[in-house]
Formats: sequence, structure tokens, C-alpha cells
Amino acid sequence: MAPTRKAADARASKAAAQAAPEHVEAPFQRGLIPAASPVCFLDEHGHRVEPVTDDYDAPSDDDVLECYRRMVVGRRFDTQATALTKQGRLAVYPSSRGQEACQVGSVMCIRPDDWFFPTYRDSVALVSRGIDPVEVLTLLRGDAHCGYDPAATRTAAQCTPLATQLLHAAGVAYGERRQGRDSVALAFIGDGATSEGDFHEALNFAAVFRAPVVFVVQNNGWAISVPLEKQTAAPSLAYKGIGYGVVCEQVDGNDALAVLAVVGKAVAWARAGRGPVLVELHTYRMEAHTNADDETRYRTSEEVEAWRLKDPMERLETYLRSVGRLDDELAATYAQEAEDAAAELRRRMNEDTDPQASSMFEHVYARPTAQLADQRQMVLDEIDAERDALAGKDA
Ligand SMILES: Cc1ncc(C[n+]2csc(CCOP(=O)(O)OP(=O)(O)O)c2C)c(N)n1
Repeated sequence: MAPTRKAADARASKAAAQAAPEHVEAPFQRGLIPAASPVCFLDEHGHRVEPVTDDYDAPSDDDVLECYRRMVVGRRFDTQATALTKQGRLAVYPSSRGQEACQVGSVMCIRPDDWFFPTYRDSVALVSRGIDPVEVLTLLRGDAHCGYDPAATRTAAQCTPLATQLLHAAGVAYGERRQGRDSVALAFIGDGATSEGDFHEALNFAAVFRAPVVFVVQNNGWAISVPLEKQTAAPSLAYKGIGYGVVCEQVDGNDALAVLAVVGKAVAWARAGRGPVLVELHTYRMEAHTNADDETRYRTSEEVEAWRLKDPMERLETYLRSVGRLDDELAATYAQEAEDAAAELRRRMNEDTDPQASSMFEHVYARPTAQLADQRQMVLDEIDAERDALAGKDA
């Protein structure tokens, strides 16, 4: 017999209560209101500063070092993927360069049995989550909707329709809770996509049903050529949670320590059954929107240069060297690991694949609609006709 909603809710509350670690108090002493300025532990040069709030403990240097290692591997993956577009081996690539602390730091805060809902921009996060880099790039090569198994990896396909993944995240997180599990969902979104209705619906649903979702906005200042000031008049995107009763915070997204501290606490809060959290990470997209975009048409080189000086990796390297956790030898080891991974990626991406056109119709619906079946047949007929035409020419 199907469990009643009341019984499922009771089970979910019990699981959440059991999961609640004692040290999880209100993450934000100010209630729903985010800090007046972005939370940071490092200044722009990588030196420790007094935190703007005492709501967060600094992460351990072990975690910070691991974050740095993954960021080194992630950045090398990113430059390799961009190179593959120039070699005709990738159809399109939206670079993560400059956003490594956001992506790696956030993903480090979730467990393998948690869910992750990435956008097209978040390939470095997927690699950091341990997904095979070639499977990460399958979508962007145009071979399939998704190269990895979303159920096995508990990672949704990279989402291109803006903000739709947030509704999936809210639904999955709520479902986990109803089934008495303490898994959370981490969902990424860009600044531009916060103008989509789906963003607001997802926040509202998650707040009302206390779904354990951590919404992370990577505010990189631009939605292709649309700057943030044309996107919103809000003082910070984090404020958008307040109207829905979602606790929110804003963070320096180029400070890996701050990302680890705040997203870590947000995940613990959601896991403890206290509802969703909205975290805005202030960062910058260092490259064009994708390899198909020319960013010099809408932003100045002075702006890009100003952000280059706040590079998340250089700041982290300065910090780790200052506390004696990184030296030239260890840095060279990480660089070699990244280089080896890039060489292996290059080798594998240079192998030809043989994707079947009809496969794009698979895994769209559990039961294909009549319209989808018609479209599939149309594509197969076109391919047959093309083959016949070519055979005629050769004859
Ligand atoms: C529903 C929808 N509308 C429009 C687009 C076209 N589009 C693709 S990316 C993009 C900009 C998104 O900017 P942002 O959310 O800031 O993310 P970023 O690319 O900067 O990471 C737009 C408008 C789309 N993919 N989906």
C-alpha cells in the first residue's frame, strides 16, 4: 500500500532530526538577510582578513589544499577543452575559467549520495565531482544529450534551458526527504537566469515544502552581453530569497575559503531539514560566453584585467604558501597531474565516435510521445534518402 503523505512527512522529519548535527545553529544570525558585503576570508591578494561576519568558521587547511589541487586540474581541463573547440573536436565550450573556486568549492561540500544540478557552464564542477572528463564533454561534442549516467552519478545532465534544472532540484530534494533520506540537492544557476520564472517557482516550492536544496548563483557579471545592472536592480541577487522565506548569503566567489565555509554550512543546514538556502557567489567569467562569442564587443579589457588580478587560483596559492602548506615541489606535482589528465583527455577526444542520429530521441520521455516517434522516423527517412542520393552519385 502506498504510504500516506502524513506518514511520509513524519518519516522525513524524523530523518532530518536524526541527521541534524548539534553544531548546526542558524547559519545566518541576521535571519534571512545576507551579509551587507560578500563573505570573504582572503583579500584580493590572498592574505587572511577579518571575516565580515562571525557566522562561519574557516575551512581546514587540508580541505583548502585539496580544493586547490582540484582547481589546478580543473583549470587545465578548461584550457584543454577550449583548445579542442579550435581543433574541431568539440562543437562548443562555455569556459569555467575564473569560476573554479565557485565550482570546485561548492562541489566539495556535497557527498556522493547528494544530487547535483549543473548548467552548461559547470564542466569543471563535474570533473571535480569525479565524472569521467570525456563523458562530461560528450554533450558539448554533440554526440548525446548527456555522456554520463545521471542516476548512477546522482548528477543531472548539464542544463541549457535557463533555470529549468532548479525545479528538478527542488522536486528531487523534496522526494528524498519524503522517503526519509538525508540527501540534499546542490543546484547551480547564473546571474542572468535568476530573471527566469523557474528560478522564482523553484525557490517558492523549496521554501514552502522545506526541500533540502542549496541554490548557488554564480554571479559572473554577464549574461552573454547583458550586464548585471540591466538584469536586476536588487542590491545583491542573494536578496531574492527573502521574499520566499529562503535564508540567503552573499560570498566572494573568488575566495575558495569563503565558498567552502558558506556552502558547507548551507549544505549542513539543508541536510538538517531546515529548508533551502540561496547563496550568491560574486565572480567573473574570464573568457567569452562560449567559443562562439566575441566578448570584446560588449566589455572592456580594463574590466577583464581588473578581475584577472583577483584570480581565485593565485589568491589560494598565495594563502597556502603563507601557511606553509604549498611549496614549489608540491605545486609541480599538482601541475604534472593536471598535465597528464589533459594529455589523456586530448588523446581520447581525438578518437572518432559514431553517434547514431536516432539516439537523440532516446531518454527524452519514459514513454515516447507520438510526435517524438514521428520526428524520429522523419530523421531516419532523411538519412536514408541522403545515403541513396550519395550511392546514386557514386554509381
Ligand atoms: C530559457 C532560455 N532562454 C534563453 C537562453 C539563451 N541563453 C543561453 S545562455 C544565456 C545567458 C545566461 O547567462 P547567465 O545565467 O548569467 O549564465 P552564464 O552563461 O553567465 O554562466 C542565454 C540568454 C536559454 N539557453 N534558455
